[in-house]
Amino acid sequence: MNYENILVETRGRVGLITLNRPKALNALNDTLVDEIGHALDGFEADEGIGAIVITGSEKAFAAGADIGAMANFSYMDAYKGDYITRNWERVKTCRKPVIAAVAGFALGGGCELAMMCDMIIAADTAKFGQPEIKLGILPGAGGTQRLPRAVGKAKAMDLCLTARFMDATEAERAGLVARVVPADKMLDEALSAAETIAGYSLPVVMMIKESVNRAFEGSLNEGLLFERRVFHSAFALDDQKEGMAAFVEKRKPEFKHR
Ligand code: CO8
Repeated sequence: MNYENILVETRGRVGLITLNRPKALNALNDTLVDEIGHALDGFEADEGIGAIVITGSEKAFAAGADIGAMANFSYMDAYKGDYITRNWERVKTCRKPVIAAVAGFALGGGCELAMMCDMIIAADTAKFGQPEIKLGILPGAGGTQRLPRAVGKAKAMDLCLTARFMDATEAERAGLVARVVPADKMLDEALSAAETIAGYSLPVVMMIKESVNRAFEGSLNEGLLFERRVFHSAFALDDQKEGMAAFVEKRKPEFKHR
């Protein structure tokens, strides 16, 4: 497929999606979000891919949903058409791990897209924010729910209610970001983390992703039970035998299911 708004490539066992609407700071329109979904479908189906990175440009990961595209929406356009929400959850449903590699602005829907990913690796130039309030709307792709889970109520309220931006250092300190690296090293760092993950047993990677996500879905006891069940099932994998045998034999494991 020829994409209009993204670039799609593979780097070893990593699928790389680069948001590519530079003139609009990668503002997320309907076509772009559809294209992300299509690219993820391809990477999920590809046995040669073990992890995915989504990145933007030096100036912007994404400056939000496309304001021009929704400026004249009526309530019926938004609600009945499910227009801008229908394709946004695809990142969340991806079973392979997805890393957001963020430089520059990650605002509104851009911040929400990054938070839908499993991990954010940020350049020291990154700026996160939920400034929708300035436009007379509120976050609509999970910002009011994922941000407090990541950074706590105090900072989430601060960002959503004042519209101020949070820089990379503050975002890392608050727990939104896994790592902050100099801007010129950021993509390499994200690709290298993704390649590391893609080298492990894919079923185990997926079990870990599913289990960690459970921590945000229900009670601690349910989460612990889920983890234990999945943990027990890992002993059915050849890769568990291989991983442990390799440790005992002091060699590198050769995982079969990647
Ligand atoms: N939508 C459309 N175009 C945009 C957007 C955007 N979100 N952000 C920037 N652009 C465009 C600008 O209009 C400008 O275009 P042009 O050159 O044609 O005038 C170009 O990108 C460059 O932008 P600026 O000249 O403004 O660049 P600056 O460096 O001066 O400023 C900022 C950068 C601070 C990022 C500024 O552009 C800005 O404030 N942008 C808007 C940020 C924002 O409000 N984001 C939230 C949008 S609403 C949202 O995301 C709701 C999410 C709900 C999801 C719902 C789905 C379920």
